[in-house]
Order: sequence, then structure tokens, then C-alpha cells
Amino acid sequence: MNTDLNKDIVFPADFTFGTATSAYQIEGGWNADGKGPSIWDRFTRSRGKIDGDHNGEVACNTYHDFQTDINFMRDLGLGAYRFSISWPRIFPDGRGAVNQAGLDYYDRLVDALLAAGITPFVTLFHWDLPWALQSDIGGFGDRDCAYYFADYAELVASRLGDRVKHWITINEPWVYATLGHLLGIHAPGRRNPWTYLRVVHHQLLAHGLATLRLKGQDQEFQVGISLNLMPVHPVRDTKRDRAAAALGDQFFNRLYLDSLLYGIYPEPLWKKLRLFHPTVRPGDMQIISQPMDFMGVNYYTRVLFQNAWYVPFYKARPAVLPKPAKLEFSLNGTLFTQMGWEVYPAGIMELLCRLKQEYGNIPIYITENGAAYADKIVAGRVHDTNRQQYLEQHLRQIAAAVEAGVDVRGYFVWSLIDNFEWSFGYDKRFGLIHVDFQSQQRTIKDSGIWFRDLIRRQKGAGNSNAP
Ligand code: IFM
Repeated sequence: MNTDLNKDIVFPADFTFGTATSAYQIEGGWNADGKGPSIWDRFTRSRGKIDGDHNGEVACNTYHDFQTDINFMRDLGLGAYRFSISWPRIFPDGRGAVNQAGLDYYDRLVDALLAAGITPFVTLFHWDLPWALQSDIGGFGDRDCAYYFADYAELVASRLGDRVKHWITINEPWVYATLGHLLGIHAPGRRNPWTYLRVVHHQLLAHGLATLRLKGQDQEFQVGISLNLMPVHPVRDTKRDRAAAALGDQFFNRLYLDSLLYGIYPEPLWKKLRLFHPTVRPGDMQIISQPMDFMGVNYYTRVLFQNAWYVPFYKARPAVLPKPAKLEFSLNGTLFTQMGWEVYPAGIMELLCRLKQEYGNIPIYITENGAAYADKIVAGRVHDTNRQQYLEQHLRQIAAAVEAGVDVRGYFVWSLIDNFEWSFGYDKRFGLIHVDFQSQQRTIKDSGIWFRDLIRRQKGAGNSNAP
């Protein structure tokens, strides 16, 4: 079994190794060449929303220079690169007039990746909604937004589809809906349970509509969605906490898995939320649940749930961890990353086996996995052993899942480079490559060198590193 730490990790010959990023987190060039504002451009302008009042106006400057990072990717030996397209670069108002300069940018990026032998995986929506759609129609709170998204997806594919074959419609609809529309800590900063469930439903509808359009254009396209999934465990092994965890699982995972793969919203969660139900029109669930070519899994940690009689509707809540003195810490032998997230590699194996058992053996790409740590450059090096161990432990679990018959096709580290970590600004570093945000100087971290060597060894053993 691959979990033996003394043995090298071995993956199938056609397993793909890549890294992932997203437009707002790295590109900068927020108003360059006709780009319209996104909801993140607006949200980051409100003081106090983002740590240090940081924003993505410059970020990693990849809008003006992507070649530097592609050279790094080539040195790492990556087989694939997952990036997202900024919708307001293509449609400054979200719909209507097209900004050709935006399309040209992604055209050049795709060509440069292919010239370096790297397969592009394109995410169409990674949260940077055109501001005009938010202000005019209320964004994904309005059903029409799903249709505008499908138009945008179709246009992008008609330009890049001769070279891009792997498409991810939406990244982490749970995060976009929950943090942006229920908790108000992400753009567009809403706290409204009615809007929240409409945004869930309309994102899923948008995924279905875009999938139809893309497959209608080219049957060879591989189209999927990336979900942030996590095992939900009871705090105590009691009947009440187990019931709380089952509900938590519906909230985090099954709301998306059951609708996308079975065309239903899960009970009892859906019934408990009846006061807030969006309008689900006849045919919607069929559109949402049409076959997809792969499931993108973003995995970071698990969540613990407990019974809480005082929480309206749910009567359950995530366990509150003791507040650590510093964010990267160990509690009773359990490690936590700088985000305060428990390091729980066994969770990815649990999740993958569950997907196979409960949802059929759908092809899977791990479209994100990684950890933030407080990296320091010392004498030109970043000794991030903690990140290397995190990645290695998770890769071992994934290899074990593959051995157990789960159809995992590839793995993308989040992230290629340190970048703008949403409400946390630039202080949470997830990259294999360190970025000095003043000078834009890149420094490959020890974890990046380790990942490069792992890929080399796999290739030495006959791995093609290509999807
Ligand atoms: O940085 C994010 C990314 O945008 C979406 N998935 C989780 C990452 C780490 O928080």
C-alpha cells in the first residue's frame, strides 16, 4: 500500500501532475485593455473587508508577464496548468459587447503553455463576476445570470476550443454562495438566506447550461466542475452529533453532489430550508444533472460537526476549535496550517472512496490541494518542509485510492505561486513558488523542488504526465 512512508509514491502511467491558480488572485491588470470591474474589484475597495486592505489590482502581475511563470512550470515538469478566465476581461459588462483584447490575452497564454508542452485546464468562473451583472440584476441571485454565463462560456470556447479541451465550469459553488451571500465575507458581501439558495441553484443551472453549450460545440471537450468537498465528522460519537454531521454533510457536500449527479436536492436539509427555497423550474434538475466528463475535487481539510439546539433550522454547527496563539499550530499532536485548517490527509482517501461508492466511478481530477504556511526566505531558499509533508501525505492517500480502484486522473497543487488569498490578502502563502509582492521576484520553495523531483521520478518510471 502506498501509505508506507519509506516507499516512493507510484501513480498510473497516464496520471497528470499540475498546479492551479485563478485570475483575480494572480493577474493584476485590473482595468487593462478594456477589462470591466469585477465584484472583487469593488469589494476590495471597501475598507476593512480584506486583511491589510489588500487588493488584486497588481497581484502577481501575470496579465503583463505570464512567460516567467510558464518557464517555472516547464522547469517543474508540469503536465498541466489550471487557470481561470476573468469574465469581465471578455465581457466588461458581463454580456453584450465583447472585449477582443481580453480574448487575445488568453489566446496568447494558451499558445505559450502549449509551446512549453503544458496542457491548459480552463476554469470559466472563479468568483470574479462582472460588477455590471451584480449591480444590474443581482448577479447569480437572478436566473438570467446563468444564461449570461452560458453565453460567455460558449464564446470563450469558440475562441480557445481548438486548443483547450479541458473545461471547468465553476469553481467551488459552495464558497461563492456561502461566503459571498450568507456570511458576507467574500464579494459581493451579501448576508441573505433567500439570495443564498438562489445563488446555489443558479450556479448549478449555469454549470448545466454551459456544459450543454460546450458539448454542443465539440463532443471531444472534457467538461466538469470543481467542488470543495470535505468529510464531515461528528465531534462525539453520539446519536445527536452523528445526526448533526449528517446534516453538515448535506450542507457542504450533498447539496452539490446529489443535484449534479442525481438531479435532487438532499433531504432533510432541503425540507428544513423550505422557507428560503429558490424557484426550481421543471427541467432545471435535468439540466443540472446531465452527464459530466469528470468531477474536480478541491480538498484541504475535514470539518467536525456537533448538535446545537439553539441554531435556527439546522440545530447543528461546526465545532469551534480553541483559538490558537498563532495560526500555524499543533493541538494534541494534530497539525493545523496557517489558515487554521486541520491537516487531515486520510480525509481525501475517505472522500474519494465515498465518491466511487455513492456516486459511481466518475473520473476525478484533484483540481486543488495545498497548504498555507508562514514561509520565510533564508539565504535565497524557502525551507517549507511543512508544505512538502502536507503534499506528500495527501499524494500517498490519493495513490492508495487509485490502488483501491478510484478513477483519479490527475492532481493539481494549489497553488503555483503565492497569491491574493481573498479576505486574507497576501499574508497566506500557498505557492510552490514564493512571490515578493514588492519586486515580483519569484523564488522556488523546497516543496516546489520536491514536487519537480517527484514528477521526474514518475516520468522515469514511464509516466507520460499528460491527460
Ligand atoms: O485560494 C483558494 C482558491 O481560490 C479556491 N480554493 C481554496 C483556495 C485556498 O483557500
